[in-house]
Amino acid sequence: MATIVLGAQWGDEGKGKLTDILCSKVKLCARAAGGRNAGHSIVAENGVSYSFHLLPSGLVNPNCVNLIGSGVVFHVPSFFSELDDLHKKGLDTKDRILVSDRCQVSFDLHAKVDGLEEVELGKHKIGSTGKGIGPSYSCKAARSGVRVHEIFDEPNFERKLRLLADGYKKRFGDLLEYDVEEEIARFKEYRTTLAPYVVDAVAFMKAAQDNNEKFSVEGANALLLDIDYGTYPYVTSSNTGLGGVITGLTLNPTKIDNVIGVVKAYTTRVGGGPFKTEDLGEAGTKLQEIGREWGVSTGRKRRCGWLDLVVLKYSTAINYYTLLNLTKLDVLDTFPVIKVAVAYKSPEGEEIDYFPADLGYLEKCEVVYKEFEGWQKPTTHAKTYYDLPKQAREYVEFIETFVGVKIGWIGTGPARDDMITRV
Ligand code: 2SA
Ligand code: GDP
Ligand code: MG
Repeated sequence: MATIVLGAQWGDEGKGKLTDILCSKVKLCARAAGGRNAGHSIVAENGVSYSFHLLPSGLVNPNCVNLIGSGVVFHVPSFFSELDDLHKKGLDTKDRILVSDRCQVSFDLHAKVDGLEEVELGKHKIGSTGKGIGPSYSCKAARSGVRVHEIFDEPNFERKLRLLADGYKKRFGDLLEYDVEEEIARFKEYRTTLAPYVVDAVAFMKAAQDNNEKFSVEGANALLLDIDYGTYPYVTSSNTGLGGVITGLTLNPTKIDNVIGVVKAYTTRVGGGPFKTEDLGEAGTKLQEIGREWGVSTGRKRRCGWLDLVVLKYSTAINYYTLLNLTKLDVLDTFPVIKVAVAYKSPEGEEIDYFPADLGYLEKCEVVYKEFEGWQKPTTHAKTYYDLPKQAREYVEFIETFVGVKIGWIGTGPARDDMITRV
């Protein structure tokens, strides 16, 4: 039975922290999509911090086996360097990390191309993480990509990578500073070192689900970055929502226990694209500083603003959350007034409660805010829901009622213990 953790906004809501908490109760944790662009931070019981990118956060729990599912774009050097970092922190990952043989290989070549495509876009650039995610998924869709199982077929692998490099060379000429033979040479070693981790994830997932095993799925990125439902083209290149989880992991839909939407008590976004409730003034700076809003993978400053319930309702309409985890409530502790977007006013002057597909139209919409009195008291040491100040509970209950989904967990700090459970 699966518990699925998904980002409900533009990412960095705290998916890693909830996944880590849930993994104390399960034997398997799986990633379904995305790649090393994800950045999930965890502060474990012993106070040690971990940053996960390509690897699932379930690795912190010593009893949890972790699977990188078929929908992930897999960068082999990152896999080994992330494992090394975990080993240096004393984590034993032996026999606890597996990779689907159907994953697409994400090459250094893709990362170079990612950078060049961003330059081509100029002021319309996506603001990608530069990790090659877009080009990796483009190759997959164009059927020119290389899958993990193909790494072990040396002549075919080398032929395909040379062909890819040739194609990009034709497109970018000398701008592409890349030596295909160097990347090919590195795979000679990976052919041996990677082999023990590679599995047939279809058979693996079927066995786990037929045995009714409990497992967690760690979503990467978030719904508003979804290739189909996000603020296209300012999105990542995978299906980051529930649909991507089902295909990326061959999930049996009848075996889903819960779909948990993780939502920050305010909003952040990294990279370009629309963000209606962004606050470029004092409040945004304060959220950025108190919330420590810097990217885990690239160290970029995150744009900050108020919670947008139009976005959250839209996200819920696509992912069908059964529960929400409201995170970083503590970041609002010192604000005298807290604003929340409850509707948009269209260019025609009408209040709308849906999230438009057309970014030009969205830009012309104004935000309708509701204001809440701040609680101006620390929430971090609250152990139960009723330890929270009245105004904080009113905020929580307003969100819950507006969206129509119960808030099952409330994050009040980065540590594992800083989580109020209401389920
Ligand atoms: P990409 O690299 O092609 O996936 O970028 C496309 C857009 O998706 C956004 N994106 C992210 N947004 C928030 N967090 C992400 N992960 C890291 C983190 C980001 C970091 O957890 O902090 O370290 O900067 C992430 N990954 C992709 C990206 O900003 C583009 O808007
Ligand atoms: P993810 O990508 O959704 O896993 O989120 P990130 O790890 O990129 O960003 C969330 C950041 O907020 C991390 O540094 C977490 O340690 C931290 N965090 C998570 N939950 C809370 C919370 O409830 N309060 C505070 N103050 N920090 C939190
Ligand atoms: Mg993150």
